[in-house]
Amino acid sequence: MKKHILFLGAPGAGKGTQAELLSQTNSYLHLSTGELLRKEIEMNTALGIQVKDIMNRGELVSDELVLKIVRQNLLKDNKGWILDGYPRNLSQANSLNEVLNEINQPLELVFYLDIPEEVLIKRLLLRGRKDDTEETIKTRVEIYKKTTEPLIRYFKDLSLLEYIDADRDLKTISSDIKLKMA
Ligand code: B4P
Repeated sequence: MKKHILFLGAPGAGKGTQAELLSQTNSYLHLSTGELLRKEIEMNTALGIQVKDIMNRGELVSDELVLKIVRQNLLKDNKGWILDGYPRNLSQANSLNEVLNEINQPLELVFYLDIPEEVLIKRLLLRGRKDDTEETIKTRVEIYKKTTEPLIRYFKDLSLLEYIDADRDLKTISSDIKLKMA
């Protein structure tokens, strides 16, 4: 069973939803950079104040800040981990590789959740989080296409990528993911 997993996909593809289900089933650490940053905002920490406007505009928080959070969490005792929403660009992918070499926990599997753009826009507008407005979604999708999408090729070349059709109901997707975990 794979223990070091990553979820890749457009905003609203369902990374958070599926990563949460899988981490509960396997008692793995679920590391969502989006969720960790939102907690900082909620608690009004110095970091939260720094990232609030950036996130509300749908832009990416600096690589340095996100790396710090990811590193801290990966050092925690765990039975396995699932990274959700990290890395989001090539620089973050390289930093992650360095950290994973350092802690001797190589990445074993990358789930790429594939979804048509019109479906994700509908899902996000329906969810209605603070950064789920039409304008912000447009920015997030543009940034995704430009900076995150190249990671599909990057992980494919490393033979780590598993393709998941994310335009299906939750249960069907999670069964598919479980099958591919073995
Ligand atoms: P994230 O928190 O990562 O959010 P996301 O990409 O929008 O969502 P996700 O794909 O997880 O979708 P979800 O399961 O929630 O990022 C938010 C922001 O944080 C970024 O814009 C950025 O500013 C910052 N950030 C995060 N990581 C960063 C990094 N590494 N570097 C820099 N900045 C970073 O699903 C969406 C909706 O669809 C939900 O309502 C869900 O219920 C629904 N849904 C899910 N699966 C479904 C299905 N199969 N059918 C129907 N609905 C479904």
